[in-house]
Amino acid sequence: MNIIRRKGWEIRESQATPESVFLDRRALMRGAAFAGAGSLLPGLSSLAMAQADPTAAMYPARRNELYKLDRDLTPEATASHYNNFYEFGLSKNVFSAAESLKTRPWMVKIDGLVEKARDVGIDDLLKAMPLEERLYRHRCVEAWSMTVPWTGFPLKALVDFAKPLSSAKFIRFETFLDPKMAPGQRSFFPWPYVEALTMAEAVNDMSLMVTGAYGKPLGKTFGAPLRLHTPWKYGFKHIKSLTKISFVEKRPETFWETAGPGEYGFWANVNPQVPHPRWSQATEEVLGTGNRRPTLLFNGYGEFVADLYKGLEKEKLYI
Ligand SMILES: Nc1nc2c(c(=O)[nH]1)N[C@H]1C(S)=C(S)[C@@H](COP(=O)(O)O)O[C@H]1N2
Ligand SMILES: [Mo]
Repeated sequence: MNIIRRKGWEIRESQATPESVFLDRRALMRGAAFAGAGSLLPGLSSLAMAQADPTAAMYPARRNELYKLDRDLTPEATASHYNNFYEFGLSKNVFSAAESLKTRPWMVKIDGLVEKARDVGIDDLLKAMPLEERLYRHRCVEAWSMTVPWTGFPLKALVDFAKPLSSAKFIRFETFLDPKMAPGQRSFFPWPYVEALTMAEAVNDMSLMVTGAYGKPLGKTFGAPLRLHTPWKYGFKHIKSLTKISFVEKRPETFWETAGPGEYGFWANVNPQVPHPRWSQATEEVLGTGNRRPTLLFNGYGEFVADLYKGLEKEKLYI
């Protein structure tokens, strides 16, 4: 694997979105909008892009300080250029290919065992949800990790919004299906990408629906405009670019379980003592540092989630 070293100018946790940046960016955006300057300032193309996103003014959101880190944040330039997004290719270098993802208009279907099925536009959904920033570790099953300031809303808030029936036992997530836009979907995998959680996992405080990262709307390569993050689980659970959320009674078959049943399971909780059939999970490469460090049970989040698995010891909880 490539080793990526952090450069001196790249950010640390304490600098992710301090108040000064928060204020400066808003002032800048007001100024740019007032002058109609997006097109006059070619050097500020990322600013122009942020303006094109109708939710840009909602970022950065207030940070929820409950979730502490034991390490630095991964620089944005590193995290956004080392991605798994198989819809756009099998390499980690999908940043440019993912730019063909069209994120507006973007509808999310909420259906299954709910009081009333509905289709909601991402911008309307965002207006109804409480946005916050959380610094979360991310541990890929491939034994690398990163730490990202995600912005989003608790999945629990979406569950309340959806009003599921008591017969709903699982929540199933589905990514868009559009092989014309996403060339990876012409390959043999069981598209579309599907993931699922139990209802108890879904309403756990840590389960986050992500709509932003690094104090801005979510970049395409990260799975804009809506993805999941359950940081005590391996990264493949964190399904990107969601278009459908269904409440169901039976445990859904997930993308990786279907593609590689001997290697990937439904629960996918991080555990350094349970190896993948082809490699150890004991340590992880910390992206951007050149170092490895020991992997922690539940990725270090056991105090928040271990109770979810009491009585389930016979399940394959750790693959
Ligand atoms: N739709 C979709 N979601 C996905 C994937 C994918 O290929 N397609 N890859 C998963 C894997 S294996 C990981 S590690 C994370 C990577 O997230 P990142 O690119 O933001 O680091 O996304 C997950 N979500
Ligand atoms: Mo992953």
